[in-house]
Amino acid sequence: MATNQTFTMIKPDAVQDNHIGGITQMMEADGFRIVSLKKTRLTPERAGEFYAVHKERPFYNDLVKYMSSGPIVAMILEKENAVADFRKLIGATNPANAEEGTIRKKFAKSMEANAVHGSDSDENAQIEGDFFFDIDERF
Ligand code: IDP
Repeated sequence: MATNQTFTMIKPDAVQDNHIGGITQMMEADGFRIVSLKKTRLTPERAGEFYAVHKERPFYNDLVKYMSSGPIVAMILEKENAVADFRKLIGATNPANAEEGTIRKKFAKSMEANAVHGSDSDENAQIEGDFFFDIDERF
């Protein structure tokens, strides 16, 4: 069943470079409402758990190190058709392929340090939102 929510993180590079405002502004300008928001830092264990689906990939260890290297901003966002529309707004994983007007085109530095995460399915949006937020942190 399609839901109207998705999950996102502003990744360590974009937080470090002071882009929290610029990125959330693009989200709100595109019609997303911030349901939940938290600045936090992942331990290597938590980052590994979040990206467990990529455990066998060659970039996994570096990804875990990078995602636990500094604070991130986790958010649940709401809009009709949230998952698909948000994937469109963030752009391709590799910023070299990201289209003009996307968050990654504007803020990503590399394939790894690509500024934002966006859930790839309604099911994962639910799982990833639950990973960071309790029921009393959703508004
Ligand atoms: P997505 O974030 O666009 O959904 P995924 O394939 O799910 O992309 O990969 C998760 C994250 O892992 C990416 O956002 C990026 O930070 C990192 N990543 C993916 N592929 C590579 C790679 O080939 N080299 C380095 N990092 C990668």
